[in-house]
Amino acid sequence: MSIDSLDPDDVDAADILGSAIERREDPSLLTGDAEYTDDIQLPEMLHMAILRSQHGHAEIEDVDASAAEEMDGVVAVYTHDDVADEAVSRDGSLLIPTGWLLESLRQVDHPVLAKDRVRYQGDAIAVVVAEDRYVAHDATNAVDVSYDRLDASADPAAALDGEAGQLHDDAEGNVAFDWEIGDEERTAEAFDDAAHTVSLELENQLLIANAMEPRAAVADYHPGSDELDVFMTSQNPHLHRLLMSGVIGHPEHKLRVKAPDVGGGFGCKIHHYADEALVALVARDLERPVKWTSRRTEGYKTDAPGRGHITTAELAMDDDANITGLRVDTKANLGAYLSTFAPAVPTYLYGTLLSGQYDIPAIHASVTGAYTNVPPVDAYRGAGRPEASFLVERLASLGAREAGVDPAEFRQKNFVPDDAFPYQTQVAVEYDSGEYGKPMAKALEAVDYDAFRERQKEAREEGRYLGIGFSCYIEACGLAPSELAGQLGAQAGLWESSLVRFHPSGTVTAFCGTSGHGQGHGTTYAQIVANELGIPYEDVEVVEGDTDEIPQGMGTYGSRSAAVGGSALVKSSQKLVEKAREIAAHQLEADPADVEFAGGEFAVSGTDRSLGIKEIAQQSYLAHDMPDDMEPGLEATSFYDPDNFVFPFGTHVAVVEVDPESGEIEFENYVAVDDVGNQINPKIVEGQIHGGVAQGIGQALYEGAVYDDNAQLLTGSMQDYAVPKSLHIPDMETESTVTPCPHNPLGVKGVGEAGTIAAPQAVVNAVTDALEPFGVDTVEMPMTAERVWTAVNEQATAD
Ligand code: MCN
Repeated sequence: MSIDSLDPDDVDAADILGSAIERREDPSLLTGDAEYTDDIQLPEMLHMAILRSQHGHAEIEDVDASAAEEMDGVVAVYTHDDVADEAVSRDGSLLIPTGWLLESLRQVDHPVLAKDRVRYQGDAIAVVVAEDRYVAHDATNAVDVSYDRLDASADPAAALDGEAGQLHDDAEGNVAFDWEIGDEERTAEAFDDAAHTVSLELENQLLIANAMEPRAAVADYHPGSDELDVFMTSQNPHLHRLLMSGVIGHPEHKLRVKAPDVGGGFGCKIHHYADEALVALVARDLERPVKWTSRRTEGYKTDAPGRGHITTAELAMDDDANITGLRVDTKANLGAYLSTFAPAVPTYLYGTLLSGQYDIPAIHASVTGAYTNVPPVDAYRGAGRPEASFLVERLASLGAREAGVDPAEFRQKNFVPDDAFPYQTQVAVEYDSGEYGKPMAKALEAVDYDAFRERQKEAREEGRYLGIGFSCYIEACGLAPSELAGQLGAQAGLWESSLVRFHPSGTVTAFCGTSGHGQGHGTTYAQIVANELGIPYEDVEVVEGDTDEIPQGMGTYGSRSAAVGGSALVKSSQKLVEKAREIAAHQLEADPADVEFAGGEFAVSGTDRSLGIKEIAQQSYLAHDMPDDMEPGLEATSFYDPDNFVFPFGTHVAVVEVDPESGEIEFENYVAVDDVGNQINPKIVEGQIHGGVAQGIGQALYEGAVYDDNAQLLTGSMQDYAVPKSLHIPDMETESTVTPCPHNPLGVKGVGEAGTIAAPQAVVNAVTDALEPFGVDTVEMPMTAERVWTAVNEQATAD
């Protein structure tokens, strides 16, 4: 089923919230009217290029920039010593959580330009600023660097086992941290008493985000006022302002960070990088605007990759196939230095989701973070939660096979029961609401499960191998209570701020501290505010992504915008309505308690006297007849700090046919049933699921960053890194169930990452189901034809 989008003019104002109206941002994006960072042209603008390490790990013996400095058109060359006094550290480690259970974190020095050592291919060594972009890039080739190569490794297990070089003096054995969660003793007992156990060794491979628009920044310094404007590809301009202000030593209130149109982020534009900070620093130093745009190959080497886990996991069951214990040991790749959220991803965003949709009485997980010679690793769509969901759902399928129970039935019997919510897991989080059986029931119906098993049997007799794979995922998103961020030791809150301003003419501007970059906030936020104020949707304009327009904000990541930003907009709208109610009551000579508000009208109950909110807005600016002591104007600001995360969930089912002769996999069907609470815009929700599933299928079948033994990236271009094309993605059936979030005013849960979290294990489980007759129970991702063929043939040889 695909949802048809509606013209907003055809939707009654009362139904605007929850309608599948078409995205208002698409015409400008599709007609080339959008303005991306690289489109910005400023008078006298210079161009910056970055000289990056060729090696995965090396001492720098010498950097000679003299030839580059003499080239025509080169304005300046900077190396470590030129910026060391001004730029303290490139990672903006302000936000790195060092609290709860992460006391063991070993932070390491991270200079803006490498000092005497480079630790990954792409580590920045020098920047060249020139009148022309091409001259700047040519001049980086004229900077002469002498290296002394060191042992390198991209593999966290090798780095921890001492098979690679030591990266940092302050992190012995390349250990960044040791972390654990759950009850080790109780879990050991569960395994001692188990009737069945299964174990799984897996690699959740390193992925590169591949946003359509590479990272870019333009900085413009105004010496008279000391104001520094930075336009950049950012998912969270306010956090970038905070971190950049610390890193380059510029007062926060004189730093403006604006995200123009941003062509996707998928996590990689959350973090603070040296590159954008260097643009700002150089513009300030030279007192001329400076632009830097990453080349695609540069992005492959420097955009923070995600995932990168090596895990051993075990599941314990009783003789009735009830899950009794889960034990996990993970080595997480953190890359060469700590990125902004790096330690939080394989710990708080991973370990806390290991209960999945199941009532598991004993869980224990340990995670060791490893420094390796790849770029700093951080969040990639899903961030920690796909890794958790993948291993839980792979174990659920293996557990069912071991216990001799159908995989759908195994899941159903182990679900957290509907009456157990709010449900306290054994791994710290409390699920807000859920009805896990419902999406599963819809998915089974959509694939006609019983009939499928019959077809599968018949097909096997004909030498054809069909398989079905389930993924019953859970996600924690809507990041989230500031108190919790504090307990984790983060130096930032996790609220969201908003401002709703009625103009005298009757239109409204809604400002929010989030920063959409493809998610359609201009549409959905306008739906929320129009609904609250009872005014036409077209009359609401949405502004985000600019620290000058909205003073504070926390940005867009962790599928938080609808749940946290949307709720902040509800709060501001409601405050505004309360002020308007008092003005209306005053002008209608009634008690505010007797004035009802509905459909944009304030009416005195039991009478025919009323005033529209637009008229009140106009009156509030005229201020001729206001209640005593009331200020003129009609706008309201609020900060919303949620009580908990939100916990979307669902069941995805992949149906595939595998050719054991060639190892090729073909989709027969893909069904996604998601519960994201109330939906603001079902068409946008569907689009988010489609995009997310495509990325999840990318991980299952095609994608992965591959490094050689010297930590040289072998997949450094679009020819080598296999992003799926549209022809690789099956038609999907998307359905939903609705279990509202009980603790935010919209009842919404996030959707931005759900598809990516759900899809990989649905596909892997489908392939291993198809290959059951061959005794294959696991194939590593990406499941290339070669890997599938090898799994079949290795098993055949073993037999
Ligand atoms: N929405 C809705 N009803 C709900 C939940 C959400 O209508 N119950 C709408 C929201 O109003 C919003 C969209 O769906 O328009 C996504 O909302 P939400 O789940 O809150 O996620 P965010 O807006 O915070 O987006 C972040 C999320 C993340 S973490 C990644 S990564 C990601 C993603 O969104 N990167 C994307 N989706 C992406 N989509 C595009 N096009 N490009 C990216 O880089």
